[in-house]
Amino acid sequence: SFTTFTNEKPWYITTPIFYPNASPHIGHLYSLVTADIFARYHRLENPDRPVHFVTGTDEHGSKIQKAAMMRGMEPRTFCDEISEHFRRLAKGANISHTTFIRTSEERHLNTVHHVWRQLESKNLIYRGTYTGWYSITDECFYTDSQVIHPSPQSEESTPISKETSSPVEFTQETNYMFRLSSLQDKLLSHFLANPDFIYPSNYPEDIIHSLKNEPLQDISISRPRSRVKWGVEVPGDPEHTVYVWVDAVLSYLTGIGYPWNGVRKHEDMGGWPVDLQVIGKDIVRFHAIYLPAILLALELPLQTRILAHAHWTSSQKKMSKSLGNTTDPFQAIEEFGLDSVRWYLTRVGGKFRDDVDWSHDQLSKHHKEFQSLLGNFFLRVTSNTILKRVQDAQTMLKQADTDQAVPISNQETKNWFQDMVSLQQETNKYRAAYADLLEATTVLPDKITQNLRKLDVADAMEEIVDVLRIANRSLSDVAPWSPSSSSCAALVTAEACLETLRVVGICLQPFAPDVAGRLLDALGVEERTWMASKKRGTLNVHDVKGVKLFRNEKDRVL
Ligand code: ME8
Repeated sequence: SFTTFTNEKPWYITTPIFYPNASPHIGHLYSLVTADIFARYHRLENPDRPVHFVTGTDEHGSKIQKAAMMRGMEPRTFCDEISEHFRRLAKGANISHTTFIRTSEERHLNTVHHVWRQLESKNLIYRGTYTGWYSITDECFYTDSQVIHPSPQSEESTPISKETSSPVEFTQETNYMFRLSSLQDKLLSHFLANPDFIYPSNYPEDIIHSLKNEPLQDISISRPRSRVKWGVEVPGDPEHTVYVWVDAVLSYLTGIGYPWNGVRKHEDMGGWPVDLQVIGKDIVRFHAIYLPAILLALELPLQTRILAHAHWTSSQKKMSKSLGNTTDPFQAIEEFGLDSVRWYLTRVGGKFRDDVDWSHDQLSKHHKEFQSLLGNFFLRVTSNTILKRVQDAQTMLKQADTDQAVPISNQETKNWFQDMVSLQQETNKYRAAYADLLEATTVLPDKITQNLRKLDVADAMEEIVDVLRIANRSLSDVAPWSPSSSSCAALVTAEACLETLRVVGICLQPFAPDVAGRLLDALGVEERTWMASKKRGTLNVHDVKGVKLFRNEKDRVL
């Protein structure tokens, strides 16, 4: 109806589009899962608002060209093969993306050409000679001051980038240049006016500092075809291909159907601007300077927020395809089950600030913790002993109800009344034992929301863990299975713990969607939105189906 209509645009989130120069590793899975958590959360939080979620592969440029050559393959065939591994990982990891974009697709070519012509028409492109250092690994130029030259004594013979330690080579070529320098003031104003533009906050601080103190250089945005054959042709100049990073960042526009035929209303911009871009800290400059500059030039709104996460390392060295020190995500999923890997990656890496060293032992520890906090709790709450005792309690209560209707003699009425009073007292005692748990359960959804708004995934997950810890502790304290315990204890336990499981199940969906789904199925929970988690549920322990919450998911991956 008109009253409920909002012209809120779809919520839009992206991951980097990855180089298919080698198979994906844990670092790529980490970006995918992080973005997936936000996408899933937003769908639950506002089921009426569509979520667009773009991921994919970045297929052009010398890095890919070289990798294909090493395998003796044509770049396109090579990309077809490796891009498929990324797609398979996204599917295997239950990523809820809505678009998987490949930059070699026709639709993307059109975007790049359209943008190029726009920039040209605004006189932002000119021909110039670029002299400097180029790193194929990073696909970017470095000035002399950004390069470390080997000392004559050292065994190393190649200069490397200060920032990334990747080898660089000296290059001089005539290219098309983009007047990035003309956008310096606008960029600075944007950063100053939007302190939350990049998270964590150390990145914008550094950028503001350099935008204030150093002149932005124009950047080279094409490569001679003689050197980089595998790329988008510069419109009107077959001797040049478009610089792969310009090509790549435009995929976020292609992913939602840009250009929109000149339309500028939110509803017609397919979800633009992007609400959240999840990226690794290695590619901040491209997302925080280059893409915003192009968007400013195109007079499009800038991205709303960027989440730049730290890296997974292996023996303290960044895991990378180029170094070859990677962990295979498929293997980890096969060994521990998908949701335990998702759980470990984001519970440990969900602060995003510090690098984390990958550890098989830690993964195993977190897998066990997750299983015991949730899986064992579920089993204990729904055990046969509890079921039986709940039934006894219910029969007793029913009996009491019937008796109340026909009190026979005065003495019997008295006895009945006393029974009722002690039953009530007992019930209250057990309710008190679960009071903290129910309080924590009630506020859980809002606490998660608050943390996710701050982009703090680790703390959001910690809230779930806290509730499960209280739940396990309260349950052990009441011990409704012990021979000395009453059926009343079981009844109150089922009531409180099933409510906790229901709310936890709903709240777990963004983080561990399979386990959460199985749990909610087992409990018979139909309404699974964020809103529903805040309404008190009325589950019956007799309706709960037995289920194995944790299992390995070979089928999903292969
Ligand atoms: O840079 N730890 O692609 P890429 C955490 N095509 N995250 C990691 C990681 C690690 N060790 N290694 C990679 C590119 N990542 C470009 C992007 S976007 C328009 C173009 C993640 O295959 C992280 O998100 O090298 C990082 O930014 C991205 O993968 C780089 O992937």
